[in-house]
Parts: sequence; structure tokens; C-alpha cells
Amino acid sequence: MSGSTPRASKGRIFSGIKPSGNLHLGNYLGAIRNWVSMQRDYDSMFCMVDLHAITVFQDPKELTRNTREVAAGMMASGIDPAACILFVQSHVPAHAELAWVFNCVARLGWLNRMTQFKDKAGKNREASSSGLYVYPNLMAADILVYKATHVPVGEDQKQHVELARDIAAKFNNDYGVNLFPLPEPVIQGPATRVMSLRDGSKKMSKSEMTSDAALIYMTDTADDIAQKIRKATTDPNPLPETVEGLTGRLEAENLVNIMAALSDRTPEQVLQEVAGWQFSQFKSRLTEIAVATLGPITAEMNRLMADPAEIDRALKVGADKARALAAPILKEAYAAVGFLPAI
Ligand code: AQP
Repeated sequence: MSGSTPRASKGRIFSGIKPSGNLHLGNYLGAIRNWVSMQRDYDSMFCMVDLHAITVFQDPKELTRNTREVAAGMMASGIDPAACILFVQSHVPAHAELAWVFNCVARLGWLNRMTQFKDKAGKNREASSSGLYVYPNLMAADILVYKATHVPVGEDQKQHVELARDIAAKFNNDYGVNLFPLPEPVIQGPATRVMSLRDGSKKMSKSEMTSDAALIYMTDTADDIAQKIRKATTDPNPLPETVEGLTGRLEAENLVNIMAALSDRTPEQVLQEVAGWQFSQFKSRLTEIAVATLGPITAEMNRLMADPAEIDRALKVGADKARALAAPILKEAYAAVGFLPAI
């Protein structure tokens, strides 16, 4: 490992966020917060995956802005560019280069089983970009171009990490090498799947929400947060005493899980405090906790966004380190395939 990045003992993690919209509570609780806690235990690589973002059309100016905003969100949450490698995917061409090789390794039948493609393409499959279809092959390249061993993600990405394992195994087997490790998904914490505030059966998602009221953004003000929580869908019953009592009450379960994650407690511990409460009282408490946790992060994000040069400097350092790590691994992969070495 180059530069000042410390050597870690538990393996290498890679994970990313698409700069396809504003960061939301699902990204924070399901991904970023876990990364912060893991960043010093592993060799850690965190990436703004802009190549993935354009699998669905992005307004170019918005994409540039969102890429910096995701970086600011990560840094403001505690991702330390000196302790890990924080970078932009398109700054490291080896991702796209290895992805092409993986396009030729992965089988169509494997991609056909990917539920994210089915969800995102919906009924309009024929009009989807071909990039959206081969998205999981690029994600496998993101991980394996660094021989990452662990991939901390939310529930929704587990299937893609499993596909990356299949691709690694098939590459090793087809070419008779032991080049790529089989990466493992790391899915942890009480908020691996944060749901919409308006519909507890739908994942909180940057691009798929019909109303802003369904998401808490990391840039929301205290007033925005209070209003969105106040309007969140609930049911008429008071909060139960046990987690079993949340069964079938999707919205209540989601809000309890969010409170648990934000306050570093288990849902059981939260219910010990709030059992028997009406939602109005519960929502006031949840608002207090959400504002106390997110407020300082939002302030730091705003500070960083006002100084894009600071963000860009950190990302340049990250890209240099990432390119240096990826180059020899891509070279090994090309040699295994039998490409004539470039002179
Ligand atoms: N609702 C969620 N709950 C828990 N984790 C989540 N993640 C995303 N939404 C939730 C996790 O955040 C990381 C980055 O995700 P991403 O932005 O790369 O892609 P995504 O999962 O497709 O996120 P969105 O918001 O749904 O984006 P769009 O709408 O653009 O596709 C991942 O680790 C993910 O698990």
C-alpha cells in the first residue's frame, strides 16, 4: 500500500456510492456510517461510482455537483481521506478496463437473474441502457481490481457481491490462475434496509421516490427533518413492547429501526423507552435524535461544498493511490487472459 495509508490486518474493503442524486438517510445508515467504523480495521477504499451513475441518464452539471456532494457527505460523516483511499471511479480507468474482461466472463443467464436490473428497468426493459444491464460486471471489476476481500453494503447490493464472487471464481478457473479472491458481502447494523417514510414496503432510494417527503436527505435542515418525520406514514396503534409486536407494521418497524440506528441502540432497547407511546410523542423524540446526529454532519457538508478545491485535492490524492494499486492487478489479469504485453 502506498503513501501514508496505514496497513490494516483484516483485509481490504471496497465500497461505493452512486452520485445519482442527493445522499439520504439510507446511504448514511446503511453504508457510510458502517464504513466510518471499519475504515481503520481494513485497507479501505471508498468510491464515488460515477460510471455506475450514468447507467441511468444524469444531467452533466448535476453529476459533477453530486459527485462532490457525495465526497463531502462521506468526509463530513467521518471518512478520513488520510486513513483510507477516497476517490472517483472515472479517475481510475482500470475499473472500466477490467469490466470489459468481466463482460466476457459473466454469463447472460447470471445477469438475467439480477433483481436490481429488473426493478430499475421495470416494464421499460427495451429502453434501458446496456450499461444498466452489465452494471454488476462493472461492480465486480470495482471490487476485484483491488483484490478487495470484503464489501460492506446494504441488503440491496448482496446479490451483486455474490455475482462478483461467481465472476472471480470463473475467471480463476477459466484461466487456471488464483488471481482474484472471492469477496464477501458485509451486511451489518440495524439499518441495512431503510425504507421510505411514506411507504414501509419501498426502499428509501435517491431516484425512485415520487416525493421528497419520502426521504431524509443529508442536506436537510432541522425544519425539513421535523416536517418529514411529522408527515411520515404510521398506523393508529401505540408503539408495542416487543419487536414481535412490530410484525406487519412496516412503517412503525422502519421508524423504530431508524431511531435504533441513529442512537446506536438495538430496536429492543428503543422499544424499552417508547413502548406504549403514541406516534406523535415518538416522532418528536425521533426528530430530536435525527437532528442531533445529522445536524453537525450537514453543517460540515455545507462547509466543504463551499470549498470544492479542498474536496478535489482529497480526491486527487485518493485517485493517485487507487491507480497505483489497480495497475499491477489489471496487468496480471491481462497476462492471464493472454493479451500481448504492451511495450
Ligand atoms: N434504503 C437504504 N437502506 C440501506 N442502505 C442503503 N443503501 C442505499 N439505499 C439504502 C446503500 O448505500 C450504498 C450506496 O448505494 P448507491 O447509491 O450506490 O445505490 P443504491 O443502493 O441504488 O441507492 P439508491 O439511493 O437506491 O440510488 P438510486 O436510486 O440512484 O439507484 C450501498 O451500499 C447501498 O446498499
